[in-house]
This record gives sequence, structure tokens and C-alpha cells, in this order.
Amino acid sequence: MPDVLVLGEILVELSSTEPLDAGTSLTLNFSGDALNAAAASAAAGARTALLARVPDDELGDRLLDRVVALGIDTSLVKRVEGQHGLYLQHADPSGAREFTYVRRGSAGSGLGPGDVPLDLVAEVGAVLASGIACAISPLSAKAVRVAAQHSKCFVYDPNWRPRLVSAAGAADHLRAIAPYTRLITPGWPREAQLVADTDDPAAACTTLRGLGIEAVALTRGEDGILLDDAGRLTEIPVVPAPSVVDQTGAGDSFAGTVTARLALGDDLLTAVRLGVAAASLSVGGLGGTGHVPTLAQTQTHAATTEV
Ligand code: KDG
Repeated sequence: MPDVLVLGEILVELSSTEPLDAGTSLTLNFSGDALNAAAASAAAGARTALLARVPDDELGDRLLDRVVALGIDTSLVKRVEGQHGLYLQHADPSGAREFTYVRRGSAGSGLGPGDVPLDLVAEVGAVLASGIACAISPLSAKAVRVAAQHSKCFVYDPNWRPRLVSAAGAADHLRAIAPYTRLITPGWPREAQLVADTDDPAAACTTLRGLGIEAVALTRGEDGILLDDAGRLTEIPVVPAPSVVDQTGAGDSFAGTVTARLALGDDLLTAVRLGVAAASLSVGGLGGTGHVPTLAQTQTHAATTEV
């Protein structure tokens, strides 16, 4: 029995730090926010399973090799006919990071409510899914909702990607999932403001809780986390990153680590502190799973800013 179940699409990742052009060299890896978060959860000590659909081809075999190498249970992964979802991570002409997707109609977006093992979902310590899983297809959004409804501890990362879903669509997904959510991890201000019309982070947390969510971990970049646990506010500072190669997957690392530690019985504040430290270390590698810190590394790193 896993401690944590993560739902979503595993993507083929092709990354470069250069703008895309003929002749650009790309590094092949496997990622997607669900895999990034599941990898962080497994590294944080939780037995972690992925619930996903993966094409039944040679690339799918290599993808699953990588999932297994990250310490993740693949027994709930369904092999199906169809195309891989793919994203290119590259620089835009100004040098900023950009994602380009080739994923519409992918096998992974065919995950549906019928794939969700309800008894298992009700038993596991925590379930994690994101707004990306809701954005990729109505069927996948239903799968997320069914899992949230049956889970005793559901964690939702809005992960709003405007190239996949409009602001109104992302807000609808968030509202639909809110009544079943133990913890949400929105970025400030963009993701919180999907549903909270305010410039005040504390007020945004109150609005989010008003939708039925128990606790909010508002991620504010350099300003750290504002945690609102049933109205109790705590500021958690960032832990400076020892090396910054690429920010991709830092939020997923945070969500996956926090979910794992909650499932294993840590209190929310401890779980969030570890999540912050894991995210800070995760930016030391290229791509979503380029660097996945161990629990021992995360604990040591977290201790560097403890007061
Ligand atoms: O959070 C990082 C993810 O956005 C990246 O790994 C790709 O899953 C991805 C997506 O759909 O954007």
C-alpha cells in the first residue's frame, strides 16, 4: 500500500537553455509535474505510486525505467495505445524560460475516473494532483475530482499554465476541487488571484479557505511561504539555493515533499519547511527531475535556516 498517490500525465521532456532553432541540441528526459512531484515524494521517504496512462511503445518503456529509477511504484500505470505527451523546455528570444507543448490528444490525457482505484485512494495517506491534470482534458479533470472526493488528505497544486487553460478555466477547476482539498499550494500572485481579487496575500488565503480548502501554502518566491492553516498564519522563509541551474519543477518538488511528509504524519509546518528546503535544492539540475534531493540532504538544508 503506497503512502502517497500522484495523478497526472508523465511527459517526454526535451530541454535546452537556448532558443529553439534548427540545429539546437536538446536533452531527452522524462518529466511532467506529476512525475516531478512523485519523485520528490519518494525521495522524501513516502512509498509513492503514480496513477497515469503511458503509451505502450519503446519510449514508454524507457520512460517507465526512469520512473522506477526515481523510486516510484508503477503498478497503477496503464500501458495504452497512443501518442506521448511532450514538452520542449527552452529559452524565449529574451532568454526567459519557455515551455512548448506537443500533447493534445496524448495517451496520458485519456486518464479518466474509471482508472481511479477508489478503495486505494480512500486508504492512502495522501493524494496529490494539479491544475495541469485538470487542464489536459475534461476526462482527466473528472479523474482528479473523483480522487479528491475519496481521499482523506487531498493536496492540489494549481500549476496554472496559460498555454493549456485560460484563467477562467483554471479558476473553475480550482473551485470544483476546493471543497475536498486539505492543502493547496498556489503561487503568489498569479495563481491565488485566479479566484481571489486582492493584492493582500493574507486576504487571498482567507478567500481560498472560504472555498472549502483547509489550508493554504502560498508560494511567494523570494518572500517565502505564507501558510494559512485554518486561519493560523505563519511566514516560512526561503532557504537559499546552493546552486541554481533551472527552476523547472521547483514548485512540484515543494508540493511532492509536503504531501509525502503529511502522509507520513508530520505536522503541516514541519512538512512545509521540508518542502521549501527540497525545492531550493531541486533547482540544482536541468529539467523537472534533474536533481531530486534525498530526505537527508533536505533535512540538512532545512536546518541551515532554522531559528
Ligand atoms: O512544473 C514544471 C512542469 O510544468 C513541467 O515539468 C512540464 O508538466 C509540465 C507541464 O505540463 O507544464
